[in-house]
Amino acid sequence: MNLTCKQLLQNHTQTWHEATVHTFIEQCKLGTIHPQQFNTWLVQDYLFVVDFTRMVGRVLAIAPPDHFDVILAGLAALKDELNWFKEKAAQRELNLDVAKQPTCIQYCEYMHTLATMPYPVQATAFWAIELAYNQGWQLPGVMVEPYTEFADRWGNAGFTEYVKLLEHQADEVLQTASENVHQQAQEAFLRVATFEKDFWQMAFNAAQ
Ligand code: HMH
Repeated sequence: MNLTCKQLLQNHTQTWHEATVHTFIEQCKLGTIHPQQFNTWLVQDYLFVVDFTRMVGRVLAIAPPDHFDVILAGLAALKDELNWFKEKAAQRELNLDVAKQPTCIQYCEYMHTLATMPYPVQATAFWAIELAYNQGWQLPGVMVEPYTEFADRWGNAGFTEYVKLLEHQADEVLQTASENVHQQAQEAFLRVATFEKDFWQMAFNAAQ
């Protein structure tokens, strides 16, 4: 039996819904999110993206050469994204040199453990992590200022296209993978979904 990214989404609609639809993002759209909540998300997501960039570097290291194009484009986008995070933090006078919160620590530690897993599992997790933000920031529709640019960063058409390419690459290697690897890929998908939900909640909890 084959496994595809589409099947993962179809078999776990509730879990994926919770990963991508959260009061935090809905309140960004409406402009009712508290600065304390948004700034907590911004700083913790910067710290997350630093570790995510390292994860993508490790994925590149074991990817087949015909997957390099998409992964290198992802890394180039992450270079830009890290600089953008620093800019946004500076505008808000936020210190990025702070400790990770427990949820962020756990998610980053999980990304480290992915390195021990077969490439199809890593490709599936990579796709799921990017899709979570693509859909999370895109589904609510147009957001009020100053959140428009945040929604656009992960919701724009180019990012959607990139996530589609990640899906194709994951599907391609899942096709020839064993049942055992399919199980691990499903497990990775579910772990990512749960961490994404927890990450929104972590930021939302920063209400004053
Ligand atoms: C928590 N998940 C989280 N942060 C991100 N920046 C992404 C995914 C993907 O870009």
